[in-house]
Amino acid sequence: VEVVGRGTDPFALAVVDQVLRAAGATTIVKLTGDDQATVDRDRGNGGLVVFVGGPAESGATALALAALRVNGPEGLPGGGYVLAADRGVIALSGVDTTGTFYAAHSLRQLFVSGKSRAFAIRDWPAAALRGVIEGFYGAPWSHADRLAQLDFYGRTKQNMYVYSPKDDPFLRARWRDQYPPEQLELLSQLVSRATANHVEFTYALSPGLSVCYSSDADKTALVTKFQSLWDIGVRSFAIPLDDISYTRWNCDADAAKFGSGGAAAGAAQAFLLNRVQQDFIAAHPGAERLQTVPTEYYDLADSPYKTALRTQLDKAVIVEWTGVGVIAGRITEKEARQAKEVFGHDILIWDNYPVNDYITERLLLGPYIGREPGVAKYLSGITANPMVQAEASKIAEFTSGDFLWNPDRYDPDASWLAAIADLAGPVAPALKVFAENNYSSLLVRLETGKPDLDSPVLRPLLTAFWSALENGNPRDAAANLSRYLTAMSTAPGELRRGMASNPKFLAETGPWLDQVGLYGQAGDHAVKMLLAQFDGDGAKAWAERGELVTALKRAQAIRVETSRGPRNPSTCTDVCVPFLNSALATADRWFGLPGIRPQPTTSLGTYTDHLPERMVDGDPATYYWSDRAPRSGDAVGIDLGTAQPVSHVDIAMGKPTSPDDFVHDGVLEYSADGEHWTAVKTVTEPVISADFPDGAKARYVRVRSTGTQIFWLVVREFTVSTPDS
Ligand code: LOG
Repeated sequence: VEVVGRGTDPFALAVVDQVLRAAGATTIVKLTGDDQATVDRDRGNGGLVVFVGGPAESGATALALAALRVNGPEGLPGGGYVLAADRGVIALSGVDTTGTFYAAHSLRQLFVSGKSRAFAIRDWPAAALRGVIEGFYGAPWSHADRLAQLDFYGRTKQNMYVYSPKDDPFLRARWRDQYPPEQLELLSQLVSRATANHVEFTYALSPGLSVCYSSDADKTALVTKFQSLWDIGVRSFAIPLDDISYTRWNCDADAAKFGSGGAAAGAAQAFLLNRVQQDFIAAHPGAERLQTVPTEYYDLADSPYKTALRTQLDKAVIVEWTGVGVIAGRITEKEARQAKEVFGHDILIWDNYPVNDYITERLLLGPYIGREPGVAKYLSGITANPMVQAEASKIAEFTSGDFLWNPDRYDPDASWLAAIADLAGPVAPALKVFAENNYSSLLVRLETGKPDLDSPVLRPLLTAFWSALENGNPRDAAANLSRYLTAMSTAPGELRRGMASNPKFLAETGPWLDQVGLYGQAGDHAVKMLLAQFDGDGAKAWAERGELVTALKRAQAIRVETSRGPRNPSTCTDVCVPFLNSALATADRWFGLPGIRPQPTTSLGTYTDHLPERMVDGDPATYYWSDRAPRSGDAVGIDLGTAQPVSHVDIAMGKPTSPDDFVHDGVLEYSADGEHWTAVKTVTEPVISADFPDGAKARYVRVRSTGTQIFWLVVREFTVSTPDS
């Protein structure tokens, strides 16, 4: 029996129905009102009675809670709820309908986990706005992606979706154009689905590429576009002004009215936003607060631009900010407080994780990290900017939603495992292995200069294997390593079978899946090759070597089309290829092959025993350490012995305890003769992964400092691949 009120949230009720049916209920009787007699009779019959609806929805739940001696949700923040059960009664009571909806989802989670005995839960979100901003460059998500996302936000208790794909022409390039009816119909479906999931659908229009801030016509165009969305049920609006120029006006009228410079840009933007606020938002009862993204969205330094926004923009407008540095490694409580002060408005974080539009060869499947729990105190909330790959983004999104609900108790590792279980169900172990080899540590890396931390499980297995091999006792370590490499090589097949009901995930991750599988295979052959060599079985070692090279070549030949051109996926970054290269070099020395064993070169001295050899030993745990800071013209690199075709170079500088020990301004270059050098790219980061131009031939590859460095230099690995290596 379900006891509901007139106001009981239909979407919460639908979830409860679903839970009860999944748990085996065959008949569900719905009673309206507080018919205590019927309830008592049914309890007498041994039936389960479920009260659904908080104080504003149904009067009966309060009676049930009183009988269970549990306090109601009164006084909790929006989205808060009480969920209690005992002796044949379950009561779901939200402080608002969203709270009741979340109570229903918590009930679902408890049934799923089988922990459904007597309990009372009082639960509420720490951050008011929790969700996702589809704000990346590249192919926008599909309609089906978005519908699936909205359902996902509902069941992970996230309440915000900002519709802002950069490459949707109707949002930016052609922002003035009205939608054709069939497009509006699709948007209307999204709005309904958002409503059914208690998600606020924010429509974001980015006019900054061509807008004339002072123009009546443009203000009217904006408001007219917004009105067409209001008419299909949109109640939340944004005007992002990121990634535009504010030194160049789009019309002479703006130059005449506002002048020039940052202060003028801020004044112009405030002028237009205030008009939309007054003429549209304030004139539409029921509209949510207007949001904007300022042109300076990435720092805390006060400026004439920020001063203009702070003093002139209507306080009702919410300002989005990415944290310091666009892709913020960390966001501290102090920074969140400062952002509120310097922008002078309520702040919503536009969090650029797990977005991968700037690094399209990678999937960022690690957990949300690096945000201090206290940030929630100073913010309206956080919206995460996801990857082009919608389904794969759910891992990070699950964890950011978890963080926002209860940041003080957030455990990234536990949350990450729960996210993986949620996405993969029975094949979670295979997804875990896959995600471990696409494990983003970019947030921390970008902030601290620490090296990439991809493949956290594989790394120590490799280190253990190498030292066991050196110590002449490799069997156990080889078995441990092989077990994991086998899990890598079987993961793609297991996921393709076990996640067949999610073809979208399989399609969008396909090239990365294939590569992890091939690295697993190649690695397994590498272990077998080295063991055969250890046993003195040259024929077997040679056969394994052939298999290794085949798998490695196939892995490196994979291409994926991305918004930044074709890419070879980067999985197991910094780990798999260096391991395979070192395994080959080790075997080839033994075979007496000339190989491509590179010799290290450096113009600097060596600190203690951190010899240059250590940057070519295939072990990222050891490193070359210079004995001074490089000056302009100093260089480190490798010598391949003879000029030969080269395809790719990976360099890992810095180390966790000396993260700044890399060349901060330099150039990566190569040469066939040691005299004539060709630049590949400038060097500003500790970790470099670059392709050589087609047809490049090199004997020497080096990083040359082009300035005076402050820090010494650590090079953990310097690896050059040849097209046939
Ligand atoms: C864009 C965003 C993009 C992201 C990462 C903001 C506010 N705007 O540098 O659309 O996805 O960086 O590349 C951005 O972050 N600009």
